[in-house]
Amino acid sequence: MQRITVDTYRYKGYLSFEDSLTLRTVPVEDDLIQGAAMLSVVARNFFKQGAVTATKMTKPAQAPTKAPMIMKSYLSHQSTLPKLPVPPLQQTLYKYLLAVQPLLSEDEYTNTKQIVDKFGKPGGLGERLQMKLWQRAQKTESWLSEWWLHAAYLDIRSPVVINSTPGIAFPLQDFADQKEQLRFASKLIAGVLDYKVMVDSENLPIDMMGGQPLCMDQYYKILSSCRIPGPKRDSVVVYPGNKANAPKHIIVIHNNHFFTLDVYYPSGKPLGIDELFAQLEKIINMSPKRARPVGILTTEHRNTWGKAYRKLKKLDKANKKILKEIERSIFVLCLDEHTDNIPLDQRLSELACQMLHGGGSTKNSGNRWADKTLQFIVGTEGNCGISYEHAQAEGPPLISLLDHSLTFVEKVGNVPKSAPINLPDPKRLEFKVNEELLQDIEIAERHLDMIVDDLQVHAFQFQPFGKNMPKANRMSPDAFIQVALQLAYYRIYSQPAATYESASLRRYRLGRTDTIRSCTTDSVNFCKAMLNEKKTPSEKYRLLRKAVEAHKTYTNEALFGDVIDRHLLGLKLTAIESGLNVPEIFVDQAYQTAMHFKLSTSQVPSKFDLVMGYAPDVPDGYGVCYNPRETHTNFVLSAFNTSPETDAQKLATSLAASLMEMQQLTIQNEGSKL
Ligand code: COA
Ligand code: HC5
Repeated sequence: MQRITVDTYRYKGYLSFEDSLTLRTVPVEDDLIQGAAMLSVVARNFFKQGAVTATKMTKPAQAPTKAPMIMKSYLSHQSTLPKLPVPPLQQTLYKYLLAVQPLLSEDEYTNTKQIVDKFGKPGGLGERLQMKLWQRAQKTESWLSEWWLHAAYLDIRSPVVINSTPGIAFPLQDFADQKEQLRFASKLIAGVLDYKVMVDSENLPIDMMGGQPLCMDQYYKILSSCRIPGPKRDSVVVYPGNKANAPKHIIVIHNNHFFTLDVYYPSGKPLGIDELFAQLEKIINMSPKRARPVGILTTEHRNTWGKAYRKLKKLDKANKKILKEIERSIFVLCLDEHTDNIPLDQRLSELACQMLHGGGSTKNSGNRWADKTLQFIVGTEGNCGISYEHAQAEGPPLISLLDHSLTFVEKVGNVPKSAPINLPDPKRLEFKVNEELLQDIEIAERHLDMIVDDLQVHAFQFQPFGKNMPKANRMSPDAFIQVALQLAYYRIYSQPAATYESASLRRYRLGRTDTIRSCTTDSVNFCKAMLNEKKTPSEKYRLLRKAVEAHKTYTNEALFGDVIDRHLLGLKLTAIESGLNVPEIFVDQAYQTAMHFKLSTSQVPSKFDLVMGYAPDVPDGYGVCYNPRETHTNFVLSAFNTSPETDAQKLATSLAASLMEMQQLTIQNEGSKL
């Protein structure tokens, strides 16, 4: 009896069967896809084989469920999640051609099509790589997660600051004096420790999307964790809070001085807000003057920092201990000093910059440890937020922690003062440095200042409407914003750009992200129509809805791991790991163009009015991060000054104009719905 195994999953009302190589799609009734046994019958009929076993990979999307799911332990939940599938080869090649078409000339496209066809021909290189990748998927929890951690983070040698590490600014606080700054910081620490109870007891509410539980793995990696520089590849360490000898301290940095602050009593009880406040006050008094900024070394190119790290470690046993103390700490708290008086209209951008890079060597950039996964920043003027090293987690787990901690801060309000218990002073951590390291620090300061000078950041609140307007008109707000961005870019450059938007793969075990390619033939058709005076409003509106719909469809496919970017990366890495030459499809100019993301975007929604951003992905591109809220949207746009072609302010103006025009068009065609 011949037995074949097929992976099955549902694709827009059709059921797709795939053995490792072929994809065939048949229309099915909903009741036919209940259960693996029934799937096997469908598959057997379809393949006309004697025996077929079918594994159902994903469920059709359901209505979103808001109620959080509580499981006994996240570990038992993890094992119930499906594994990330390997998309069918022919499907990926087909979608790849669709994706590159709007970015290429006709000749380039014809050439690329030939290369792709050759790669995908029966018995060709593509099929051989696909088979190997499929085998890897059978053997591992996730065929992608480790590769992604290395390729997207730990192998990258450029400084983590701005290039990889995002900054998140809280709504401006109103601190009348330093006591208020410290009081806010104390409440924030208490709020995070309150959240940590859920993390340590593995009792976090399970996130849901489209009715499906999401992978929670990243939540257990954001506290007590750190990145460590390596000679060629960095590494990450995590010290779980529910293990023996779990860390009980945080690091506080003030005026570039480092301190260890124990945040639990020996009994295991967390310090109260008053105790934390008293300890922070001691730290302020113990560090009245700026120290040499050893922390700025962490902002260097990774190889340079790696060398300095080893020098620091070798120079003195105390240094080795300090490094370990920082790496193990639950998180870092940076108490920032005064920033200049910034005009009101630039305050939001300046705030975003403070979270992204600290403002430069003369400001707060030395008051950091950039390798630390989680750094809270609390500034004297109410300027607060976080900087998070990205290797371990995407934005959403961080936002969950922030939403909880900021709600905690709001709820505790003004705590009645109790007589603080006399606690031992926080321990000062003083690095020993020699001449060579002093020089390294100076060079790191210069390099960081170049990074700071080169980055344009334009943060703004788009106020005329938020998610409400597209929703009232039956459009996805995210798709609406992405199409507006396409129009904003096209208006300036008269051509489209390869665009990256993050899509969560957390539906799958150890899932991170895949790419939504927001530049589609439909988005380009819409942009062209908008700039064409001969087109009628109704024609423009029809194309707008088509572009929005195309984006939503791409998004839904991405959330099921059914798009092209991670799959192509997987095929490329399979070739490299098999000792083969990099296949022609990846050397082709079209692939370089498709991977040169001039628009690097992501949506990170939150309960609080957070403002978040990061740098562009390429020297001549833009970073665009947004937090869509019901009646407005916070945007942070970034670009590099060294690129004569880009201008964050100009893109922001064009974006706001595009959003307004799209609203007008919608009102004209739908009537006045907000
Ligand atoms: N009509 C009316 N309402 C609609 C609609 C329509 N056609 N389409 C969507 N909506 C509603 C949704 O129900 C939702 O409602 P809510 O605000 O009450 O929750 C809201 O509009 C937002 O939906 P949408 O704009 O379509 O986006 P999304 O929230 O589904 O997000 C992604 C899309 C891709 C951003 C999201 O799936 C994702 O992957 N997020 C993670 C990204 C990430 O990891 N970023 C950080 C990287 S570090
Ligand atoms: C607090 C907001 C952080 C957003 C960071 C983000 O979007 O990172 C993306 C991660 C990913 O895997 O898609 C990468 N990106 C910055 C290049 C969009």
